[in-house]
Amino acid sequence: MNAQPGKNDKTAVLLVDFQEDFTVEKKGSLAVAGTDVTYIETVIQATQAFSEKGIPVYATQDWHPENHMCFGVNNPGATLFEPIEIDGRSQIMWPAHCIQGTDGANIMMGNDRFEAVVQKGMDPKFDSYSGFTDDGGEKTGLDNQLKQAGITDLFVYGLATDVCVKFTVLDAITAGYRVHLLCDLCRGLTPEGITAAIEEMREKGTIITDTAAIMADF
Ligand code: VGL
Ligand code: ZN
Repeated sequence: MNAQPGKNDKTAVLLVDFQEDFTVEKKGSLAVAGTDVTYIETVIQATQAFSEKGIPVYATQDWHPENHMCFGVNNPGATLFEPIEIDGRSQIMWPAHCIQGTDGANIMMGNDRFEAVVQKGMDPKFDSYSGFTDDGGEKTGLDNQLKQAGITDLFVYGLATDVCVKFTVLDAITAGYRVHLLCDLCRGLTPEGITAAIEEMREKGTIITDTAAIMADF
């Protein structure tokens, strides 16, 4: 585990849910603390810099239909940010967010930098915090795309540290990638959630790092 990259290794960036609805700057419906204009510009600049160094960039996009079961508004009596039980599973109730085709679902940088945008959360019955597999076990195709491109290492960052970044990272580790989490380019919902998520990712083998340390290696 965590062996040093070898000559056959190939790195990709995986930008997680860098979407308007998750930001304070765009007055998103599920705004994550600290997602101001500086954060947004820093992520864009770092992603462009990686791309210019020849690293392919993949993005995930939360892409819900209006009737998605994770929205509090679709579950009468539910309290936002609290879990309810649906079909025997615990589901947190979220404000409506990242509805297909709305501005809130927009990724905040041009698609021209992306090798692929992998959408998730389209099935109204299942949430999908992970960019790899939804809660019903349906694969998004991300793993196939990365494997076909010969990717062994992932630089992961985006929103939110304690939700979609965490679940995507844990699935990436399970799928056999060496995962580098760029903490400075992530923001999360709560300070305790962020700390616990980073600890869990580290325990499972994630390399916890930041942009400065990565850039120093180029
Ligand atoms: C996310 C809550 C609900 C995320 C997505 O991208 O972290 N969080 N859907
Ligand atoms: Zn969502």
